[in-house]
Amino acid sequence: MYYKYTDSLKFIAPLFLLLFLLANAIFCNASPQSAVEGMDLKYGKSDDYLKDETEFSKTRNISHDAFDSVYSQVASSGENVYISWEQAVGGSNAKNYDIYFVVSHNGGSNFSKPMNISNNSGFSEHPQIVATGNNVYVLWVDNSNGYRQVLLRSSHNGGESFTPALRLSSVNNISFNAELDASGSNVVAVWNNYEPSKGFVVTMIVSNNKASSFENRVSLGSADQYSYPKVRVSNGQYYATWNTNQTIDSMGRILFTSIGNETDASPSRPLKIASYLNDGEPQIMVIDRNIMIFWTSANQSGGYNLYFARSSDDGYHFSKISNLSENFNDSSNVETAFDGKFLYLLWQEGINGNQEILLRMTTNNFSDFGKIRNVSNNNGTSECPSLSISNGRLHIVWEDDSTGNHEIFYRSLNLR
Ligand SMILES: [Ca+2]
Ligand SMILES: [Ca+2]
Ligand SMILES: [Ca+2]
Repeated sequence: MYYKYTDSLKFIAPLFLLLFLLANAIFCNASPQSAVEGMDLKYGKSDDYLKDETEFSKTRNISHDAFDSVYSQVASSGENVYISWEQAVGGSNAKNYDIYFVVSHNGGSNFSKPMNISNNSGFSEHPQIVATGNNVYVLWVDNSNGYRQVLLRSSHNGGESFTPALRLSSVNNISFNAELDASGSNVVAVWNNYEPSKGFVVTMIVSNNKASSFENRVSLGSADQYSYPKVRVSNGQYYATWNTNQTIDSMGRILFTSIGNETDASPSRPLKIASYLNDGEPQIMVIDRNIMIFWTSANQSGGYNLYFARSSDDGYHFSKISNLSENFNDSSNVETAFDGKFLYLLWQEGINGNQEILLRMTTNNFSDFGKIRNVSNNNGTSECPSLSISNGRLHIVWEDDSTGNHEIFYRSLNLR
């Protein structure tokens, strides 16, 4: 998958796209969860912040379904914890996947029975979820119309009921690798959009009324079929990052752009903040004027590490790149969350061939990172993690095959 882009590829791009659509996604398409609203930016320093194993809740099987349960995401707000995943329906040879959803109203102690919120015959994949107040938004990619489109359902009563599915993408465009964020009444979504006449374009759409309606789509920059755009809204400003793979020259790039509010919707020119060798799916966190971008990439010796670049001036300049998994060699699928004081990183790491979920947090002003904890700690393949923080509790989900089929596992950690 590490190839050089040539002119001839432009003509066979639809074929590549078809192959890509048929293949299982390589990445988890994981989404970071929003920063806590009304956050208290007191930078503390503590050497003993990550507590012992006993502080983690027991690992729980959330999907508990004999068929394929994959690509889980978690969001939380107060005591409400929401989990969504992609579930095979109709048996082990089923071609249909649907988006399942559960909610806890007591900080993860109990969860509701799964609700099928796509419930259609198309391939419904890669849910993304974000929560603010009593609102929760679930977005996914669905080919029920014969092409891949981005659908969104909203709940304004803590996940008890949802609005009908709203299509965010354009008819007959192929839209995938979608992501969303929300703050107050703002809901923003991005995805990778393919039109034969325009190629792959990172596309953004914004709602100012809790996803009742959306404004015009904005093109943020060119992409390719392996680009994974991510978005954040913070103080009325939108921030996006994505990777491009050797489309311009032989170098993979991590790009960043900021987009103003409604009066200035045009994006700034995408800024290249890093090069990478392979993989490259980035995540973005915005806290005040700090913008932090995390990604995993092949290193010079062929292994994979977790990398980090930071801006402390609202994205005008970025720091040099740090390696946050230097003692490992098989890092992938990073996500990040913020508890109002510390930043938490969760990623997938191959340790002696066993895929595990690792947790690391900042110790001081987002520049120092502390010791690494193993959250999954089992012999199964543990992959595609997601995390969210609310009311002093860190909620973690991932996909695990310890039981013999892919299930969604959940653990939480008391941060207080
Ligand atoms: Ca299952
Ligand atoms: Ca379906
Ligand atoms: Ca494992």
